[in-house]
Amino acid sequence: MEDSKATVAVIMGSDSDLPNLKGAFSILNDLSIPYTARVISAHRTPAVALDFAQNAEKNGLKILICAAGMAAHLAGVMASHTTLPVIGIPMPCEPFNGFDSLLSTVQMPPGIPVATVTAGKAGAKNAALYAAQILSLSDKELSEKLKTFRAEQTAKVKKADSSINNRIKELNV
Ligand code: RP5
Repeated sequence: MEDSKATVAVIMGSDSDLPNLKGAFSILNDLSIPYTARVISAHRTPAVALDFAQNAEKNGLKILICAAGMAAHLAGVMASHTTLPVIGIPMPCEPFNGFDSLLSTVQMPPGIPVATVTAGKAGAKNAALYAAQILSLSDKELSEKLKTFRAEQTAKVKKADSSINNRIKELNV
Protein backbone atom coordinates (compact mmCIF):
# COMPACT_ATOMS: atom_id res chain seq x y z
CA MET A 1 0.00 0.00 0.00
CA GLU A 2 1.18 3.52 -0.79
CA ASP A 3 1.80 4.96 2.67
CA SER A 4 3.39 7.89 4.50
CA LYS A 5 4.73 5.32 7.00
CA ALA A 6 6.55 3.50 4.20
CA THR A 7 9.32 1.11 5.18
CA VAL A 8 10.18 0.21 1.57
CA ALA A 9 10.87 2.62 -1.28
CA VAL A 10 10.53 1.41 -4.85
CA ILE A 11 12.49 3.81 -7.02
CA MET A 12 12.52 3.55 -10.80
CA GLY A 13 14.88 5.38 -13.13
CA SER A 14 12.06 6.17 -15.53
CA ASP A 15 8.32 5.69 -15.64
CA SER A 16 9.03 3.50 -18.68
CA ASP A 17 10.18 0.90 -16.10
CA LEU A 18 6.75 0.71 -14.47
CA PRO A 19 5.30 -2.14 -16.59
CA ASN A 20 8.16 -4.36 -15.45
CA LEU A 21 7.58 -3.51 -11.78
CA LYS A 22 3.92 -4.44 -11.41
CA GLY A 23 4.81 -7.69 -9.64
CA ALA A 24 6.73 -5.85 -6.93
CA PHE A 25 3.75 -3.66 -6.04
CA SER A 26 1.43 -6.64 -6.15
CA ILE A 27 3.56 -8.54 -3.62
CA LEU A 28 4.06 -5.53 -1.35
CA ASN A 29 0.30 -5.02 -1.34
CA ASP A 30 -0.42 -8.71 -0.68
CA LEU A 31 1.96 -8.68 2.28
CA SER A 32 0.60 -5.33 3.55
CA ILE A 33 4.04 -3.73 3.45
CA PRO A 34 3.75 0.06 3.32
CA TYR A 35 5.77 1.50 0.47
CA THR A 36 6.47 4.67 -1.39
CA ALA A 37 7.11 4.70 -5.15
CA ARG A 38 9.24 7.32 -6.90
CA VAL A 39 10.70 8.08 -10.32
CA ILE A 40 14.25 9.28 -9.69
CA SER A 41 17.09 9.14 -12.19
CA ALA A 42 20.75 8.93 -11.23
CA HIS A 43 21.54 10.73 -14.49
CA ARG A 44 18.62 13.05 -15.14
CA THR A 45 17.76 14.07 -11.56
CA PRO A 46 21.00 13.43 -9.67
CA ALA A 47 20.32 16.06 -6.99
CA VAL A 48 16.96 14.43 -6.17
CA ALA A 49 18.64 11.03 -6.00
CA LEU A 50 21.24 12.35 -3.56
CA ASP A 51 18.63 14.05 -1.36
CA PHE A 52 16.38 10.98 -1.32
CA ALA A 53 19.16 8.58 -0.37
CA GLN A 54 20.67 10.86 2.27
CA ASN A 55 17.31 11.33 4.00
CA ALA A 56 15.88 7.83 3.51
CA GLU A 57 16.81 6.49 6.95
CA LYS A 58 15.65 9.65 8.72
CA ASN A 59 12.34 9.35 6.85
CA GLY A 60 11.72 5.90 8.31
CA LEU A 61 12.61 3.81 5.29
CA LYS A 62 14.32 0.48 5.90
CA ILE A 63 14.98 -0.87 2.41
CA LEU A 64 15.42 0.76 -0.98
CA ILE A 65 14.48 -1.16 -4.13
CA CYS A 66 16.00 0.50 -7.19
CA ALA A 67 15.06 -0.43 -10.75
CA ALA A 68 16.99 0.98 -13.68
CA GLY A 69 18.03 0.11 -17.19
CA MET A 70 20.94 0.73 -19.55
CA ALA A 71 23.90 2.28 -17.63
CA ALA A 72 21.73 1.58 -14.54
CA HIS A 73 23.62 3.52 -11.89
CA LEU A 74 20.57 4.19 -9.73
CA ALA A 75 21.00 1.41 -7.18
CA GLY A 76 24.73 2.06 -6.79
CA VAL A 77 24.30 5.81 -6.44
CA MET A 78 21.58 5.32 -3.82
CA ALA A 79 23.69 2.77 -1.96
CA SER A 80 26.64 5.16 -1.89
CA HIS A 81 24.60 7.68 0.13
CA THR A 82 22.92 5.39 2.67
CA THR A 83 23.72 2.36 4.80
CA LEU A 84 20.18 1.01 4.35
CA PRO A 85 20.08 -2.20 2.31
CA VAL A 86 19.65 -1.48 -1.40
CA ILE A 87 18.18 -4.07 -3.76
CA GLY A 88 18.80 -3.50 -7.46
CA ILE A 89 16.56 -4.71 -10.28
CA PRO A 90 18.18 -4.60 -13.74
CA MET A 91 15.59 -3.43 -16.26
CA PRO A 92 15.38 -4.85 -19.78
CA CYS A 93 16.10 -2.18 -22.41
CA GLU A 94 17.02 -1.98 -26.08
CA PRO A 95 19.38 -2.92 -27.66
CA PHE A 96 20.98 -5.35 -25.18
CA ASN A 97 17.77 -6.51 -23.50
CA GLY A 98 19.00 -5.85 -19.95
CA PHE A 99 22.38 -7.54 -20.04
CA ASP A 100 23.94 -4.08 -19.81
CA SER A 101 21.64 -3.19 -16.87
CA LEU A 102 22.52 -6.46 -15.14
CA LEU A 103 26.25 -5.84 -15.30
CA SER A 104 25.88 -2.19 -14.27
CA THR A 105 23.75 -3.09 -11.25
CA VAL A 106 25.54 -6.21 -10.06
CA GLN A 107 29.18 -5.20 -10.54
CA MET A 108 29.54 -2.84 -7.60
CA PRO A 109 33.12 -2.27 -6.46
CA PRO A 110 33.87 -3.56 -2.94
CA GLY A 111 32.63 -1.35 -0.12
CA ILE A 112 29.21 -0.35 -1.46
CA PRO A 113 27.02 -3.45 -1.85
CA VAL A 114 23.88 -3.69 -3.95
CA ALA A 115 21.87 -6.90 -3.66
CA THR A 116 21.03 -7.51 -7.31
CA VAL A 117 18.08 -9.70 -8.22
CA THR A 118 16.95 -11.28 -11.50
CA ALA A 119 16.51 -8.89 -14.42
CA GLY A 120 13.04 -7.75 -15.41
CA LYS A 121 9.62 -8.82 -14.17
CA ALA A 122 10.85 -11.84 -12.21
CA GLY A 123 13.36 -9.58 -10.47
CA ALA A 124 10.62 -7.17 -9.47
CA LYS A 125 8.82 -9.99 -7.66
CA ASN A 126 12.02 -11.28 -6.08
CA ALA A 127 13.04 -7.79 -4.94
CA ALA A 128 9.75 -7.36 -3.09
CA LEU A 129 10.00 -10.84 -1.57
CA TYR A 130 13.60 -10.28 -0.53
CA ALA A 131 12.69 -6.95 1.06
CA ALA A 132 9.89 -8.74 2.91
CA GLN A 133 12.32 -11.40 4.11
CA ILE A 134 14.66 -8.74 5.50
CA LEU A 135 11.77 -6.99 7.25
CA SER A 136 10.51 -10.32 8.59
CA LEU A 137 13.63 -10.65 10.74
CA SER A 138 11.94 -8.26 13.15
CA ASP A 139 8.29 -8.86 12.21
CA LYS A 140 6.82 -12.22 13.24
CA GLU A 141 3.50 -11.62 11.46
CA LEU A 142 5.29 -10.91 8.18
CA SER A 143 7.43 -14.00 8.68
CA GLU A 144 4.25 -16.10 8.95
CA LYS A 145 2.82 -14.48 5.81
CA LEU A 146 5.99 -15.40 3.91
CA LYS A 147 5.73 -19.00 5.10
CA THR A 148 2.13 -19.09 3.87
CA PHE A 149 3.23 -17.64 0.51
CA ARG A 150 5.83 -20.40 0.16
CA ALA A 151 3.31 -23.11 1.10
CA GLU A 152 0.80 -21.82 -1.46
CA GLN A 153 3.52 -21.69 -4.13
CA THR A 154 4.50 -25.28 -3.34
CA ALA A 155 0.86 -26.38 -3.53
CA LYS A 156 0.50 -24.81 -7.00
CA VAL A 157 3.48 -26.77 -8.34
CA LYS A 158 2.20 -30.03 -6.81
CA LYS A 159 -1.20 -29.43 -8.39
CA ALA A 160 0.45 -28.84 -11.78
CA ASP A 161 2.50 -32.01 -11.33
CA SER A 162 -0.59 -34.11 -10.58
CA SER A 163 -2.32 -33.02 -13.79
CA ILE A 164 0.56 -32.67 -16.25
CA ASN A 165 0.19 -36.11 -17.88
CA ASN A 166 -3.51 -35.56 -18.56
CA ARG A 167 -2.73 -32.15 -20.01
CA ILE A 168 -0.13 -33.68 -22.34
CA LYS A 169 -2.73 -36.25 -23.52
CA GLU A 170 -5.11 -33.37 -24.28
CA LEU A 171 -2.50 -31.87 -26.59
CA ASN A 172 -3.04 -34.81 -28.99
CA VAL A 173 0.62 -34.88 -29.97
C1 RP5 B 1 17.07 4.25 -17.22
O1 RP5 B 1 17.05 4.40 -18.59
C2 RP5 B 1 15.65 3.94 -16.84
O2 RP5 B 1 15.64 3.18 -15.66
C3 RP5 B 1 15.11 3.17 -18.01
O3 RP5 B 1 15.17 1.76 -17.79
C4 RP5 B 1 16.07 3.56 -19.13
C5 RP5 B 1 15.38 4.27 -20.27
O4 RP5 B 1 14.67 5.36 -19.78
P1 RP5 B 1 13.67 6.18 -20.72
O5 RP5 B 1 14.47 6.73 -21.85
O6 RP5 B 1 12.61 5.21 -21.18
O7 RP5 B 1 13.07 7.26 -19.84
O8 RP5 B 1 17.52 5.40 -16.58
